[in-house]
Amino acid sequence: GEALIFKEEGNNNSLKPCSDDSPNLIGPFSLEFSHNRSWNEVRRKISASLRDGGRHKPGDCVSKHKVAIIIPYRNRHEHLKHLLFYLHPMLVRQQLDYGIYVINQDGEGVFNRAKLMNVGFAEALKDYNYECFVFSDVDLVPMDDRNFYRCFESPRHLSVAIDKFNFQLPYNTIFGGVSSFSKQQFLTVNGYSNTYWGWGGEDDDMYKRIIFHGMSINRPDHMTGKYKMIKHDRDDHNADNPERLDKLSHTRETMDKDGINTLNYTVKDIVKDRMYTFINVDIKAP
Ligand code: BGN
Repeated sequence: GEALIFKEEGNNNSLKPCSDDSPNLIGPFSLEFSHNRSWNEVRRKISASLRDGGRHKPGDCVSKHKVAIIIPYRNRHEHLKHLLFYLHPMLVRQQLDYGIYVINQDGEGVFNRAKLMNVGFAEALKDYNYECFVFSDVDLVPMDDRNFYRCFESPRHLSVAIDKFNFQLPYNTIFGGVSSFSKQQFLTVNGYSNTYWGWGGEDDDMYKRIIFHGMSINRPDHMTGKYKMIKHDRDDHNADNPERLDKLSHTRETMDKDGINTLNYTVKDIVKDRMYTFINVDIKAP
């Protein structure tokens, strides 16, 4: 009613900063990816707390974290539904000032996850003064809300314990899945490479960029960093990139001339749904 609206839209100056650890966290929660879950159910359960474009900020304190969640995407409607069903309530509990951006690769060209993430960074900044960027695969759903979707002293790898990999890191330097960067951290490494077409290696390239720029990565522990991957077959037009091993041996020479500073793309349309901002983009696949 009236009072609630006043609280939500009220003058921020009268609100105190949110505490470092939100009082609303519940810790681990269970997940279920049933086919019976309808978009209507998802909308009904989570839309009320959101503003258009999948935005939210706490009503009773000023969030310390302005976070854009960037999801590279193509043809994964079912996965997006399950992810949003769990992710939105978790981000609300974490008291973030956030927005969710689904970056859709237009057309049927070879998929390029890394370039889509760069586009998400650039487009989210046009929308709001975000200070932090969380890049997330559409099929990775966190299982514990103490896994904070925010930024840290160095780039963070969040998806450390995925069920598909027996809740362990498949190798120590893996940086794929879900990660976070402050705006400055991302600019320091010149973002992701734009030139990894097809599956694999773009995350390893990013790991190298981070190390070569004198930073290291940090991670949550294996209890809070648990994820369930939504099962699926390999997508069309995303075969293993045969060039990835060779490209990875040249990251040091190429990283400062292939990334955010050379990004070019054409936005075809932007749709602000209640649960996300959908950006359809032509990334000029070869
Ligand atoms: C690795 C991929 C990563 C991927 C992980 C987990 C490569 C580079 C050549 C070794 N790296 O093998 O991109 O995130 O598996 O699936 O293919």
